[in-house]
Amino acid sequence: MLKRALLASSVVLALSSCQSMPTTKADDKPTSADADQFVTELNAKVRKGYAEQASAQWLSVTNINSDSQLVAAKVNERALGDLKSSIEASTKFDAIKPALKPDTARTLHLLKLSTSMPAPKDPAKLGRLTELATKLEGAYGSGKYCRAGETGNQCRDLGKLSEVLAEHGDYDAQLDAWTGWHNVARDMRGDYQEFAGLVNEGAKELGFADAGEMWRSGYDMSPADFEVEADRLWDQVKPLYEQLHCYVRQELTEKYGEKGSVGPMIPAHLTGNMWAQQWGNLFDQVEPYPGVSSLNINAALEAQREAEFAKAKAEALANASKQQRSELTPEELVEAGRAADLANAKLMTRRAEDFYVSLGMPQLPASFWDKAQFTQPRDRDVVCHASAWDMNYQGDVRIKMCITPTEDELSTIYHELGHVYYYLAYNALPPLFQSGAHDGFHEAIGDTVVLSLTPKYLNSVGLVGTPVQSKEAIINEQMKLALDKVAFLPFGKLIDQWRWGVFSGRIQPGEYNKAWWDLKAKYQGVAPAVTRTEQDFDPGAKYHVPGNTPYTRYFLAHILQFQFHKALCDSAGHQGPLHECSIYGNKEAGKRYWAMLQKGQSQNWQATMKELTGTEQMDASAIIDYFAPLMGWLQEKNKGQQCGW
Ligand code: X8Z
Ligand code: ZN
Repeated sequence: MLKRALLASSVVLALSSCQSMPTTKADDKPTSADADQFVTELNAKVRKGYAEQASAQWLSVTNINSDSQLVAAKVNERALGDLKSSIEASTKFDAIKPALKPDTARTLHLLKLSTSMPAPKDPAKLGRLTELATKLEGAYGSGKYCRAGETGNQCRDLGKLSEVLAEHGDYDAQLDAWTGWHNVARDMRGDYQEFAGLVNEGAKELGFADAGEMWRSGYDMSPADFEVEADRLWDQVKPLYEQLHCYVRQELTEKYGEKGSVGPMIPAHLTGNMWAQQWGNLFDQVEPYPGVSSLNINAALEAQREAEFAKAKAEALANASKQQRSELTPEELVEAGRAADLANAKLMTRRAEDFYVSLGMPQLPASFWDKAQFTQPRDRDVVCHASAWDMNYQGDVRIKMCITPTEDELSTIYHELGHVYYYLAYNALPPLFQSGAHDGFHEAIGDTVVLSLTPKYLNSVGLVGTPVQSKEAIINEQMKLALDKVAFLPFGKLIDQWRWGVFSGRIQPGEYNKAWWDLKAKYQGVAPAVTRTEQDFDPGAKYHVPGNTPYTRYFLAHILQFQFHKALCDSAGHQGPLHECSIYGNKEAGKRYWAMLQKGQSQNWQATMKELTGTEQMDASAIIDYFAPLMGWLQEKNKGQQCGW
């Protein structure tokens, strides 16, 4: 988060209140020059206050305890209050809007949208809001599932429970892990309800109908047009998702019998993922042509970790032998394991950095390697949900992750470094322009790079064996990617359908959970295998709800990344099908990408989009074209099936 407006619920611009803003005499009409000066001072204030806020937030999520939470909530409270004052002060320029310079007008517009957590003016309510925000994120981060009689370390966190879901096979163990985690969120219901009410109040004070409308206002078009646009994109990709759903449901029923589906829907706990958002972990189970090619990089990552473990043990043994011991104590062994986890996590991150550097982007600064959180600390609770941070607008960039040697995590590192390189590229801009062209752009940068991790590239860095070239191999590859990228689309869309409904009042607290599962059914065709009631608060089991991070950005990113990939492959001179393209090492593509990143949000996203892709529109035809071979295969395979739900 702070990751500036990224995962940034709590992102906040530190603006100190209006007392030191440029003043105009009460009866004087402000001039355009006054507005320019206001914006200059505003940017200076944001810059000045930023690092302290970033540090407070960083501490609160990398060491969750009552002290770090108190400080984060208080810093946030001050920052949101200051932001409110600045927005109020800026309204004096409303009357002369047509006379303002474009950059000044854009800055004032962006100022109003610079947080996803607008606060009410009432100081008591503001304080309560930041307290709840910190509490909800902390509850998610420290959430554990304890079975009867389990305490302390026996209880499992999200990471452990997710492992159970990823290692498919045991229906009951999976259902237990799924239910256990979802029940952690029950306690969040009351807090979330109160939180949503306060955020809404803040949004209304700014002139929006509700917080949902405010979130939809960040796309250089009217919020109503944006809603239509998002629906249009979903309609474009829905047929592809329906075919994938049909095939996977069939495979699950073959494996689990009648438990493999819930009516026409896929059981929520059987997709290899806690939220059924990415199904890549099912690949082994649903591989179209088993054994044709080895696409599994988990084995190579695990072997790399083992090698680090061997090194760490050898070092520890060398030390022990100085004390005349020939064996390691259990503590030393645990310590060596931790050292190996960290060393391996850094190697994985180096691998990702190397890709960006191959495009001509800079190496990450030394401080990144010192200050990032790569692995899960064992002595304290942290928010493991991955995030990328700009701590000071001048090069102190970090990621916060709990990296394990898996393919999912490797992709997430590339994703997070996409954010980090965006920060570095636009750091030269005034703070209020330092954000993605829109938030979907920010989420798409690293994912676009991941599309270049072709079997040929992965083989060149020793992560998979020699790639097989055949029609069957292509279908396997496409299936593997589609399980993550296509399966994600309805999920990416529905989260904010729920939140927009909550904010607008269309979804009332008494039906929070029912509305959630109605949307899961409508968009994903996914259903819980056990009864859920209004005792439950299943939306709270997904980070971005307690973390207050808008989610439509990820839906958009999953469309955009294919558009970006196509544009970059074109500039790299790639010939042939898009799925064969890797821009690794291509400086021309890198130069164009970097140029886009440097623009930040200094101009509307349509202009930035046009510079890279030649079009001003988001459009799903790139993802549809990309998966054309798989779509054909699925349609053939699903013939005679009753698809849909
Ligand atoms: O939250 C994230 C990133 C951090 S911005 C790890 N993602 C979404 C999620 O995990 O739900 C990336 C894909 C979707
Ligand atoms: Zn992200």
